Amino acid sequence: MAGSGELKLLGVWSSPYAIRVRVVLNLKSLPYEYVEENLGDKSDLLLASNPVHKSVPVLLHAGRPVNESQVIVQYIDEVWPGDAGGRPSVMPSDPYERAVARFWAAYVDDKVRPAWLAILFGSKTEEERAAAVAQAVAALETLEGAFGECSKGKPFFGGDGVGFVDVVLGGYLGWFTAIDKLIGRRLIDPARTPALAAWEERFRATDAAKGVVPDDADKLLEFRQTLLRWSASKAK
Ligand SMILES: N[C@@H](CCC(=O)N[C@@H](CS)C(=O)NCC(=O)O)C(=O)O
Repeated sequence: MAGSGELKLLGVWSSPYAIRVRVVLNLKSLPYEYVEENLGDKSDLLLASNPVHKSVPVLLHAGRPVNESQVIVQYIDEVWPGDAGGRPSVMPSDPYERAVARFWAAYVDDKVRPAWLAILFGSKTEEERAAAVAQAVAALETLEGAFGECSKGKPFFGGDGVGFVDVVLGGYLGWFTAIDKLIGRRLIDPARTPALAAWEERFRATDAAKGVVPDDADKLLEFRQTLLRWSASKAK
């Protein structure tokens, strides 16, 4: 079957994980149907396609579901690899560099995700939120070093073009803007992490990210209130 068959993506506009997949589909100029899910009332298709986690994103390729954003991104890159016609690769071609990219992508979800969740949804006091912000900042400082290692002086973690670590971290950028507004300072602070701050601008300016990475902090913060209401009503 390889690259034949229709693509349908179940996502949520603000989901860092769905955004990763949309950026890669755009990078590769792959046509797909986008279905916006309501996490307060999940569709039967979502529940049937991802019965284990019941989360977005889900990519349906010719009707077959692929789950988990990092897995989906790598699946897309394997089925539609880079080619001489200009379709870019997301994963590095060298096995060692591929391992390094996977390491840093895992680091993003191991360290940035819990801090992001704690800042926006988990912290009950200002102290708890400050501790979560400190965790996020520490992870971003480590990623500043990773950027040097992976980019080797080029514009992206992936080198000349957007690669795996770019899309994995780039998925969070919309929410980082919302967090900046919430805490009154920048998470990707140009004074502390200048390479990442410059990278953020470059990433957001790519055609693949434009219109997909949200930039409206107020809209995201409003959506955060909806998510908090849903989780409070589930907890009752
Ligand atoms: N590890 C998953 C995380 C996906 C995830 O957490 N998705 C959230 C939306 S951002 C979700 O669908 N949550 C389900 C829920 O809230 O019930 C991935 O990388 O795809």
